[in-house]
Amino acid sequence: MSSISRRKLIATGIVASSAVAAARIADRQGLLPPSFGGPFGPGEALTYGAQRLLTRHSLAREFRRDQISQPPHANGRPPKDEAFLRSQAIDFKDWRLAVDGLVARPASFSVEELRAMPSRSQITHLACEEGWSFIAEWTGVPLAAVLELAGPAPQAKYVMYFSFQRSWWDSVDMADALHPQTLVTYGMNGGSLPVGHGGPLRLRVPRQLGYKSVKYITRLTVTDSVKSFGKGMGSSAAEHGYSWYNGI
Ligand SMILES: Nc1nc2c(c(=O)[nH]1)N[C@H]1C(S)=C(S)[C@@H](COP(=O)(O)O)O[C@H]1N2
Ligand SMILES: [Mo]
Repeated sequence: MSSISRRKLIATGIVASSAVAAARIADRQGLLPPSFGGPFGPGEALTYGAQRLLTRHSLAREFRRDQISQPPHANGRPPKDEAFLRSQAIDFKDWRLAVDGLVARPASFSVEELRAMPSRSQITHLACEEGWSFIAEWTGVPLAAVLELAGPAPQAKYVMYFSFQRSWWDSVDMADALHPQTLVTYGMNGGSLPVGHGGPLRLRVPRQLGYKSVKYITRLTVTDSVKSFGKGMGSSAAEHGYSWYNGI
């Protein structure tokens, strides 16, 4: 733990000394989330640390096909920008997903190239922090496979992901990035991923709340620190008061 966040912890005076000790241990084990210094820092650190110790390898629940929600719940509106509509008009043939940062081989993939890679389909639950949720089948390439092609450096700690919607970006640690259920999705319920649900490409992170599943992704950046992105909290959602880590 840095001396600044430690001082903040003590200064708040609301944290029991056991939490401070737990945070110190968590930090040593690499179990502190990047938003640790924020208002929910200590509580979030305990949630994240506990999840990472207990469930690093566990799978999000997968459902049966007859449990798929009809219709699925699409939240928000697709981009109306001319550049997006132009790409949509040609079936997103010019859409690219760039992979850069701490990688041996920076790369960029079209949707077609991603579709040609070994795919995985899974029926999982997407839950919004606002209380609604739905179950859908998601099809895509494991993020681990996309990263593998670029060759992440050994010091990689996080994967940042950025949306065409510039106000939406987020990150996951390597445990979630390499998790077999974390997918770069291009399909939903047997068809292409509808634009309302993030088509042409969306990162599905089924072990966290819905807002971590960012739609319209265009870029992945492998990094050892989230500090140089935005306000350094690892996520646009975190900058609006949501937790960076939201394990379910
Ligand atoms: N680019 C982008 N990604 C996004 C959002 C958004 O508005 N823009 N909304 C998030 C939130 S808050 C939720 S709950 C889910 C909703 O997914 P759905 O539209 O497939 O229901 O997408 C997440 N990803
Ligand atoms: Mo949400």
